[in-house]
This record gives sequence, C-alpha cells and structure tokens, in this order.
Amino acid sequence: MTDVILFRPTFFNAQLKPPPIPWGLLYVGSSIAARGYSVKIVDELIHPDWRNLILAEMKKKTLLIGISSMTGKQIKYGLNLSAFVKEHSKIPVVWGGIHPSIFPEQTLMHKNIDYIVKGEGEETIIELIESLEDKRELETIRGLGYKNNNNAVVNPDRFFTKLDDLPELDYSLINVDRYVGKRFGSQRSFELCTSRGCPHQCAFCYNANYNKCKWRSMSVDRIMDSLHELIDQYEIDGLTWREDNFFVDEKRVKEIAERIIEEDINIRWHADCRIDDVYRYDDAFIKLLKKSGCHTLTLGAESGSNRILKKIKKGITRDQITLVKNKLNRYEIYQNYHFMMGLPDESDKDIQKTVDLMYQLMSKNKFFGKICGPSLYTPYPGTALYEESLLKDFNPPESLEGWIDMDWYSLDLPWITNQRRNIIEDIAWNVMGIGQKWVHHYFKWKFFLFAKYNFPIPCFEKKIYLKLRKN
Ligand code: B12
Ligand code: SF4
Repeated sequence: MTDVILFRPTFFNAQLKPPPIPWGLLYVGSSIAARGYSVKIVDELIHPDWRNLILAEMKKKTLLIGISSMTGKQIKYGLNLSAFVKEHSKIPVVWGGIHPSIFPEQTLMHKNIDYIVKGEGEETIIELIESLEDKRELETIRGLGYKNNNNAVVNPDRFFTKLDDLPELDYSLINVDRYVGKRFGSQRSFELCTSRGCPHQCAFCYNANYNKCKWRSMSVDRIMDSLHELIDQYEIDGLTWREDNFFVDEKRVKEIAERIIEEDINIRWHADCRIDDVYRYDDAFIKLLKKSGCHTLTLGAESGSNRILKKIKKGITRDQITLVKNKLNRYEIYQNYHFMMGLPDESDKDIQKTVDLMYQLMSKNKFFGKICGPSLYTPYPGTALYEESLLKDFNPPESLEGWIDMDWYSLDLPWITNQRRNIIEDIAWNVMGIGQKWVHHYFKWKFFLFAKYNFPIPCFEKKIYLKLRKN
C-alpha cells in the first residue's frame, strides 16, 4: 500500500550532476510518514521512465498524488504526470511549491489539478489527507486551495511552521547516494536546509511574496544533530547550506562555525551569501568561517552598474563587490558570482559595466570560482519588478501552461530587442568558456575587449562547449 506518491518533475537544466535534492518533497514526505502513512517519492531526474513505476504504485490504494513545481519548465513535466494520473485513475492530484503558491487560483483552474497547497506544505498536506479520510472539512484547512462547483477556493494562509517542530527527515524516502557527489572541493557532498526565508527585499526575488520577508531557523542543537547524522550515516565530507540566506543571523552562524570546530567535524562547506554581509564582517569572523571549513561562497553581484543595483534594491554598490573579492581572497575562500541582465531600462552602458565588473572579479583572483549566468531577468510573479514589467507591456500568461515558457529560450520580454538578446546570450556562452581551465585566458581576453572597447564577443565556440558539456 502506498498512501501518497510525491513527484518532482524535471526542468530544463536537468543534466546537473549530482541532481539537486528534492527538499520540498523530502520535508513533506517525512511529515506524512511520521503520521504513519506510507509515502513514495519519485524524482523524474532519477526516474525519467516513471510511467510504469507510478502505475504500479497507483494500484496500491493511493490516497493522493502530490507534484512540486517552480515557475517554468517544471510545470510542463508536472502536467504530464497530472494527465497520466487522470487517464488511469480517479486519484486526486495536489500541486505544491513556489508556482502554485504564487498563482493558486490559476493553477487550481487546470482540469487535471484538484488541490493546491500554498506555502509550506508539511501540515497542510496532512490535514488534506485527513479530509480525504472524512475526518476534517476542507474549509478549515489553512493554506489549501480546492474546487467548489468548478470555482477556485483558496483558504487563508497558514502561519509559518516552527522548524524545530518538524519531524526528523526520513532519508529512507530517497536514495541519498544518488544525490551525494563532488561539489565545492569535496568528494561526498550533500546539503542541509536549516532556515527558511530572508528579510531582504530584492526586487526580482520571490521572498517578499512567499516568505513575507520573515526569516526563521532551526536551533543550532538540531542543526548540529542533523550534520552529525549525515556524516555518520552517509560519510559526507562536504555540505551546502541550502537556504534562502544562511547568513541572516551572524550570531547563529558564529555558533555553528564554532561548534563545527569544537566537535572536530571535518567538512568543506558552501553557502549563498550577500555582498553587504561579507563587506561588514570583521576579519576575525571571516577567519572563523574559513577555519570551520568554508570553501566557497556564492554571492549575488547581479550587475556592475550602480544604477541597476539600486533599481533592483540589492542594497550594495559596485565598489563593495570588488572589496569583498579582495577580502575573501585574503582568506582563501573561493567565490562564485551571480549576474543577471535584461532588466527593464538597462542600457548598453550598464551591460558594458557589468562585463567590466565580471572581468575585474576574475582578474588577479586566485580564488575565483565561476560566474553564474548572466541569467536573463525573468519577471516572476509576486516580485516588485513584476509590477513594473506589467506597466512595461509584459503580458502575463492567462493559464498555467503559459508559464512553462518563462525561460531563456522562449521568454518574450517587450523591452528586449533581438540584438540585445543575442548580446546577452553571447556573454552567457563566453562565461561558460571562462569556466574551462585550459581556455580561461582566451575568454578572459574577450571580456576585456568588450568591457574596454565595446568590442562584440560572439561565441562561435558554442558547438565545442556543447560537446564538452555533454562529456
Ligand atoms: C535548489 C534550487 C533549485 C534547484 C532545483 C530545486 C527543485 N525544487 O527541484 C535547481 C538548481 C535545479 C534550480 C533551478 C532553478 N531555479 Co531554483 N531554487 C532552488 C532553491 C535555492 C532551493 C529550493 C529548495 O530546495 N527549498 C527548500 C524546500 C524545503 O522548500 P520548497 O521547495 O519551497 O518546499 C516547501 C513548499 O514550497 C512546499 N512544497 C514544495 N513542493 C511541494 C509539493 C507538494 C505536493 C506539497 C503539498 C507542498 C510542496 O512544501 C515544502 C516544505 O514546506 C530555491 C530558493 C529557496 N530557498 O527555496 C530556488 C528557487 C526555487 N529557484 C528559482 C529559480 C528562478 C530557478 C531557475 C529558473 C534559475 C535560473 N535562472 O536558471 C532555475 C530553473 C527552474 C525551472 N523553472 O525550470 C526561484 C523560483 C522562482 C519561481 N517563481 O519559481 C527560487 C525561489 C530562487 C529565488 N530566490 O528566486 N533551483
Ligand atoms: S535575492 Fe537573496 S538576499 Fe535578496 S531577497 Fe532574495 S534571498 Fe534575500
């Protein structure tokens, strides 16, 4: 018997190795399992041929099938499963994750979706299961959306979960070894999610809408127990703190770093971090991070233009970005930098400044990791810039399927000309060259020419990259 099947659809960059851990489903699945129900997690990245597997599971008196989705391609693959379930059974289908949370009504109106869960799913899904067993009324379930006479009804939001109240994660629901792999200088790296949310309000980020700018964390004791469990059971030697913003509470990070040292834990770790946080940290704190195993920080630089940084409410300046590079370099901490382009009102000069900053960051930097992106700015609903995009004639899709094309190749932004799109695409392809050790300097030179003389940098090496990446 399998009471609940949970499915993580694939997405366009699904070739990632090892695949990212389906945390949302692991949390939701662990809560369901802790209440005595049986759960099967199916990850399309691991089981691309899921049809027979799901068909066999569905025969075991399944109560419901849950699907997780971000905005974008995952919707397409999630809808494939929804249609499959409807074709073969009467099992209710529930969608959860970022996209259904931001667009509950529209998601719910899809003919192959019966329920949506808005926000954190651990408690809502259990109450939904109880309702399917006639133990509870749908109207009383916070965070749930359902259909009533073909109209979408979305109940009031649920209060944020206290992370320490969640049951222990049930790692037996996934094959951990499939997700353990080489990352950030370690051979057997895994991840932990120890906090949720972020108090900042970057104008492109889902946080203000989804997490209402509220940050919450597990206690440090629980974090350390989880870390010991991973080391003892799965022999991990590396860790990514997989959260919105690991560094919100400096005191908490200090305690974690000190305990890693005191408890003799030998791991290399990686986390996402804000530039302004590193900028204000004193040397003693950064030394402590390094001593505790900090190997790489991934930093949101986003743009080399102060005008754009201000527009996206990043709360940082270009000078701070280069100072942070020097600071981390001194302590031998590798840096990855995120960039985005294609924002409304971004000028040619802004783009040139961004490429110039990329060049500065990779120059005289022994601890340069990589540049991520530049990703094409995407107006995700629920963000401050989304409202501006609407005023700038961005036409939001009117159905769930319409959001599938919110990616680089299909996204149609009224303020991006074909010429601009080609420039951004060329920069992104050249960034991939920067990542290849043996041709790094050749590509760096290209960036220099663009930054200094606005010299176009077409990427005719694209085909070679594609081959390299395939290998
Ligand atoms: C890891 C990660 C990835 C992984 C894959 C993650 C996955 N879900 O499979 C990779 C690296 C592949 C990835 C790719 C991208 N990502 Co990403 N990613 C993240 C990140 C950092 C962590 C996700 C996570 O594991 N969270 C922890 C778990 C516990 O939270 P959760 O997934 O939200 O799950 C909870 C609830 O949502 C709910 N829930 C979730 N699923 C389900 C299912 C059911 C049935 C139920 C009931 C409940 C439920 O319950 C869970 C527990 O409370 C988030 C930021 C973040 N902190 O969430 C960004 C984030 C999700 N990514 C984002 C983006 C933009 C992208 C990219 C488009 C980036 C790019 N330019 O390439 C791509 C492509 C995605 C696509 N659409 O195809 C945005 C999403 C915006 C949006 N509107 O969807 C986020 C929010 C980052 C941000 N700050 O803007 N990403
Ligand atoms: S981009 Fe990062 S710092 Fe900004 S609001 Fe989102 S999670 Fe917080």
